[in-house]
Amino acid sequence: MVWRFLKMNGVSFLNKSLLRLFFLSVIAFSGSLFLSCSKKSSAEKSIVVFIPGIIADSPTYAKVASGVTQAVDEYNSKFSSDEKVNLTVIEAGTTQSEWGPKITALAATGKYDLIVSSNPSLPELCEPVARQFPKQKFILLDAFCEGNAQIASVSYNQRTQSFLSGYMAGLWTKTNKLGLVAAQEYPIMNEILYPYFEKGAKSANPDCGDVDFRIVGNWYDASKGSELTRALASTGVDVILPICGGASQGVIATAKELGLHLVWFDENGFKKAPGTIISCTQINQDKVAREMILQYLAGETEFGKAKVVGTLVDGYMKFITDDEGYQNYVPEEIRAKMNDLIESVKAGKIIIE
Ligand code: RBF
Repeated sequence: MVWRFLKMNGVSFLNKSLLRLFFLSVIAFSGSLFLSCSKKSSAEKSIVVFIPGIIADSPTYAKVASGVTQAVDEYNSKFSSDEKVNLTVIEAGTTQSEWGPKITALAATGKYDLIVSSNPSLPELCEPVARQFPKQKFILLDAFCEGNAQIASVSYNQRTQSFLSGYMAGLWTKTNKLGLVAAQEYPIMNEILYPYFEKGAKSANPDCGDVDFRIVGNWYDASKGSELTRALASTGVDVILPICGGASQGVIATAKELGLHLVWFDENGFKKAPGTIISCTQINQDKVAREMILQYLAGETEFGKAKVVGTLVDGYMKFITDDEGYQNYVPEEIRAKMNDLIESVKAGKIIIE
């Protein structure tokens, strides 16, 4: 066509080399167009999930990774390759002093539009990074952070979750002695998880003594978990709430050995130790993560806002009653009392403040 156009305009001097030059320029131009098209795909987004610890034996972390992955897969299945979202999941390990520098390093790469992470210590670590990198956005789960235009957060109302676990332990105990094996102390542990577990226990069973609170010192040491369980058993404790990540493996093993019972937190863990684990409260962090990421990809995240979820009626927290690990091992009488409590909380007849 180009040739015909040139001929029509009386251009007869075109020789082979000129023609080659012309076509080369056309190719070069379309090449630059192609390049700018592939550059346009910089509109595609990159998300990194920063796991502050390790995923194994930490249900909240496993759920943040699976929820974000689910959202990205769903989104990507609807779009062509140059609009797809890149997802990276990084386990930062258990040395907490390294988390801040590692988040700074991630932001400094400029590669990730969004950093997603989870646990209540994250706002303190991410706020200074946000100041340093004003384009960096964060979604923090299991964390509360309000008023920072680069950070959106979702935290859980764990009063109800802890109270229900305590109530169950209070109904079950024969010795009226309960224990909590915590990985470490942190504000939510000291102000909510521990006191509301104790409140729940005493409300079910006024003869229940104060909860014996033991600290592992990290989120992975199973032999310390086992040692603390043995120590608790020696004082007569017969039901324990472990909130200690990988260290809970030791709590489970020793509880089985000594015939103690466990109330489990954050996930359906009945299969880990049928008959030893007598109840499970589940936080649907995977649902939260999926929803938050889909909202982000739709450009609808309300940065600066802190959402709180986790009541029995909003669908983000559940006391599991429909598992055979519960139905086969927990006497009807206790299940009936738990049902009464659950219904009263749902109906707003009991308010856990
Ligand atoms: N929970 C885990 O399951 N695994 C962890 O490795 C873990 N690390 C934590 C580190 C810090 C500094 C804090 C404050 C909390 C951590 N949590 C961890 C606890 C988690 O956020 C939550 O409080 C509990 O899982 C109870 O829902």
